[in-house]
Amino acid sequence: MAKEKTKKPSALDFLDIDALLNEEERLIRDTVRSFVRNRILPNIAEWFEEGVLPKALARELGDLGLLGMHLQGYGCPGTSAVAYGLACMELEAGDSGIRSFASVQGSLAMFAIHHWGSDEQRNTWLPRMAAGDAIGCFGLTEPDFGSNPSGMRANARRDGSDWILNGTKMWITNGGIADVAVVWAQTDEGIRGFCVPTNIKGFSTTNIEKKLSLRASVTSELIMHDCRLPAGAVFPEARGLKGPLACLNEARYGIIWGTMGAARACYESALEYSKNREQFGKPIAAFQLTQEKLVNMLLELNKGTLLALHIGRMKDAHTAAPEHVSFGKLNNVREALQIARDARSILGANGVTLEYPVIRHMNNLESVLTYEGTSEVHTLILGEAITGIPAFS
Ligand code: TGC
Ligand code: FAD
Repeated sequence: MAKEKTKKPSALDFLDIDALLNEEERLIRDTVRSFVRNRILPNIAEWFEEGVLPKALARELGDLGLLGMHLQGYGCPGTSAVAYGLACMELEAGDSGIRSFASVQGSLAMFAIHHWGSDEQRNTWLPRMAAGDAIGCFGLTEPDFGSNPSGMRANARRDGSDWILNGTKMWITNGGIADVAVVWAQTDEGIRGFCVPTNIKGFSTTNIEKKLSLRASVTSELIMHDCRLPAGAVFPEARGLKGPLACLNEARYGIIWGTMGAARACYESALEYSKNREQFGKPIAAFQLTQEKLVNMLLELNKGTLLALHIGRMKDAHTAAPEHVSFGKLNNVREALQIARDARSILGANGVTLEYPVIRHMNNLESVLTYEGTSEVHTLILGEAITGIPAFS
């Protein structure tokens, strides 16, 4: 009979998910984890409070190979999807704003150029973006078209061989610090994508202030007024909404992992706090109601991380459909937010201050629930997948 090799489960990796990773994956995870511990965690509460994201971080993330990490060539490391996911998890354990920066740069702007761009666009932008020398943003959402981008009003018309671009994009991450904006617009051939250098005449941005979520992230409005672009600015092949939606799959995938990083940070903070905080003569961890909260967090954190790993392995095997990504995004953001809310309650009054990471993560996750397809949109994508009936309109 085989000898049992059980060991006592650890509170921090209960299901020994670490054992499911290979050496390279662990190395990448540990490298990003130590960057977050040394560079992000000591500063993030202040950046969040002040509503800033230091631009210098772009090069630091580039030096670590975290920008366009899973893309091939053009100075990108070409890692596996799982390795990229692990990096997202560690970045978001620091702050969703940091993961968002890397997601928008690598999975939206760089992916769009890599997947849909011409050789000239790729050579012009990707090496600089991978290094963090150039910053990108991705303009899909408009003031009147969020969940339903098909109705967008931004438009581009031909003028000789040039294009003239007009319109407004709203809620654009990295918009105010971007060197290049990937902008989606209506044309007489349907929706097309454009690589827009942000220093051209007619292009301007306004940052969205007073956010109470993702404060360590730049979110902007893009205004394009008769921007003249050369013929080479348009993505040659992308036509219709599948152009931008193909890019969203990549960023949504990163969120599946990232949210488990934010959830882990909240769980660890609440666990530690509950063992040290005493009420009624004993640690609050000794109360059954607190233990139930902690155990519910433990269950969803481990299930969500396994789900991320499963979808990551499918992605590496090229078997992950967009609906699988919706499944992961819907579940993991929702559970991460619940974990954050439970953690916040365990911290009592201390849970509402920036002295602890929990309310920062909780507030950030409210944006993550909304962007990259709201929970309702992903519910309807899954509803259609299992019933065959679209219920969007
Ligand atoms: P629908 O008719 O379903 O599809 C139009 C065309 O697109 C194709 N398609 C996809 N292709 C690739 N990946 C996907 N996930 C795709 N989903 C659909 C589809 O096959 C079709 O192709 P074709 O060849 O027939 O033309 O389109 P619809 O207008 O009914 O819309 C469907 C819906 C509602 C699911 C879609 O509009 C949607 O996902 N809405 C949500 C919008 C959204 O997620 N916006 C995110 C903006 S970016 C952002 O938030 C960045 S946050 C910062 C950060 O990431 O950190
Ligand atoms: P709406 O679409 O107006 O939705 C409002 C509510 O109605 C939601 O609950 C929604 O689920 C619900 N709803 C809408 N349609 C339906 C339906 N058919 N059935 C049921 N319920 C429905 N966009 C970009 O393009 N690039 C970016 O970089 C970017 N970064 C962002 C950063 C932040 C911090 C935030 C908050 C948003 C960002 N966005 C970005 C925009 C984001 O993608 C949109 O906010 C999102 O797609 C939802 O659009 P909306 O806010 O207009 O909400």
